[in-house]
Amino acid sequence: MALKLVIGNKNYSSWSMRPWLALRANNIAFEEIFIPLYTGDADKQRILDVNPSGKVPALIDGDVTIWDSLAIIEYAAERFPEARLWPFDRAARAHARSISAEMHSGFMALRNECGMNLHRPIGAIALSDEARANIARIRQIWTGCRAAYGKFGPFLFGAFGAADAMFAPVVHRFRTYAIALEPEAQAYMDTMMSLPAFQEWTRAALAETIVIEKFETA
Ligand SMILES: N[C@@H](CCC(=O)N[C@@H](CS)C(=O)NCC(=O)O)C(=O)O
Repeated sequence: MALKLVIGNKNYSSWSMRPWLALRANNIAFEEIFIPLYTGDADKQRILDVNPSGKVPALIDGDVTIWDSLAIIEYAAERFPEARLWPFDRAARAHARSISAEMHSGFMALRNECGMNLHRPIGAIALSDEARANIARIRQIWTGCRAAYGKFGPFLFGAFGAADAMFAPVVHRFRTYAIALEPEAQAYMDTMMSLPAFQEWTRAALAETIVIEKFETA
């Protein structure tokens, strides 16, 4: 039975993007179920019918439902070990899990001030000290990974993996909000933006016409 991935608007839903990319970049087949976000009670109920937390993404694998982006990626890594979503080396794997968890639970200022919105015209905005510190930390993570694992390939741990999927929406945020980066971090951005699955998500997001007003502030 085909996997089903329930996602929100590709233009805005950074949490949906992460597991979608982890699956698609590894050619793991799934059916996509799109539920528009913040339209009112009917669509919210459709999400609740799948996932009592009331959030997307959610993955349905037969009678198993997994919700929350990182839990879905962990499930995919177990279900499809050949995809090598986590690095083989234990220390590298621990590193990848640490930065993925850090992404999942942190960077609130960046998330709040630089919402993912692929339609937004590119341009810088004034950022808080907290958001600037978030950006500095992400640059440190990326350049640290590239220095340690660059010999294995162009992504954070060599080949595209779970940690890259977790950081992919940041690539859109940095691009849209014109964040200046050092060459190593910019090279990682370019690598991500040339990934076919990333481009597929981006094209679909740009084709969407639904506007969520509360995300159109910055
Ligand atoms: N920690 C969750 C966050 C999920 C989340 O906040 N999803 C948002 C969209 S990006 C959502 O479903 N919002 C709809 C709502 O709250 O009604 C994850 O990693 O999946």
